Amino acid sequence: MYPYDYYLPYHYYPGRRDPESAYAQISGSKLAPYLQGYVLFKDVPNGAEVTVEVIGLPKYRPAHGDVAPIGPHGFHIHENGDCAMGDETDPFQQAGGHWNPYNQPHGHHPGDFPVLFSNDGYARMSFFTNRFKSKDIIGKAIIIHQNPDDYRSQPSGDAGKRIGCGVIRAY
Ligand SMILES: [Cu+2]
Repeated sequence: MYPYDYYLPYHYYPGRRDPESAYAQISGSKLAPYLQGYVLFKDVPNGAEVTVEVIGLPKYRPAHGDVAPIGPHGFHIHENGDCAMGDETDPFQQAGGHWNPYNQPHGHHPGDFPVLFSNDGYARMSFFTNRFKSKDIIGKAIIIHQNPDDYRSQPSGDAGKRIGCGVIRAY
């Protein structure tokens, strides 16, 4: 591995081979201060295997009236690899909107993932996607949301505030 991977995006190094895996360290916003974990992307034939493991998800709260439930949690790739907290009441806005390179509706963005199910704060899952390879997502961000994704509302599934963020790096 090139020793400066963590200081500059990989494409700054001409002639470097494309990475075959990628990794994001997740940390929580003020809305989920104990949230931490990782997402690992591993290229496999025809796509990538995505594995996520986090602890510290907030306690489940059922929907009431027009207020969305807390959990299961919307889980996506967003455009910008910037996890600055910003406004603590509406964190991680620097990560931008959903990564949407093919101008698709929400529900069919390459980084629209299954929701994360919390088990008393712990979640783990793995799934296959054919929508990208690791090299395509370096420098973007993983976002975990407070509320579920409805896979229908535009542009981001009405998944509410951002409770976790991680920059995706070559690995
Ligand atoms: Cu999102």
